[in-house]
Amino acid sequence: MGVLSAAQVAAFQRDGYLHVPGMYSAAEAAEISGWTDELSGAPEVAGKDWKYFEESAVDGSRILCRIENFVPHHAGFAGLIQTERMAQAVSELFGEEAVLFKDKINFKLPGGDGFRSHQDVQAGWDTYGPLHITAMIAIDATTAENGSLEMLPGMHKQGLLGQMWAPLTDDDTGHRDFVPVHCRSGDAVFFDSYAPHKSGPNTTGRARRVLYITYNAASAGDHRARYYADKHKNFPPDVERDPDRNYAYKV
Ligand SMILES: O=C(O)CCC(=O)C(=O)O
Repeated sequence: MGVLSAAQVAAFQRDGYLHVPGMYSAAEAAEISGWTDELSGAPEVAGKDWKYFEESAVDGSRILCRIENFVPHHAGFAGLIQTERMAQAVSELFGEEAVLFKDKINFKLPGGDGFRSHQDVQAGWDTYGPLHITAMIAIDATTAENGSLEMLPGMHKQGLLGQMWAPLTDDDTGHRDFVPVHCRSGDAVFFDSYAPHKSGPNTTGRARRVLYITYNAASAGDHRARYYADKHKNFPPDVERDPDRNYAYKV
């Protein structure tokens, strides 16, 4: 028995993404939320989880937008990602064993910004294998007001649509309308690294936290250590930055 049905795998192949309502129970989602609070509440120190900040659209204050690379330091997330049904579902989508590539939580706190239209491959992921699949788990419910993911079904089949390291334009995406994927807490959305997506800002008074776990197929190799070493050179966590350098791109 698979985690996903044949119809779900076929829908993923057709659309480039798959929404799985209730992938995690309310109790499991509450546990993930507690682990997320542990990460966000921990002090910002060099050499630990990578914390990134943005400027709030509400009052200009410095607010947490993302934590990355926490799996090595957190037993709960390590278990969730490597040993439980998530890795198995992604393996079913790849058609072979999946290997962890990257882990992050986007916080989108009140006043947090949205994400312009892009394909994840545009952030140079093709250096680390031909295809990646990300499992998004909604820690909090996502809505039009707090910035749900929005997808373009089927366009993952068209390869790279725009330029590397630059948002997609309307011409790149054929002026098509994005489809919002609103989630309850515990829902999962799987999408591949060529699936165009975007999201709006959080205009509510509550956080919209989502977990992104990205894998590649085992046959493509294990690139996680090299990816994070390269990323550390080009886009280190805020606490480890050179104040005289400009770090422009945020994906
Ligand atoms: O969390 C979101 O709203 C979208 C995030 C996203 O597209 C990204 O991090 O590449």
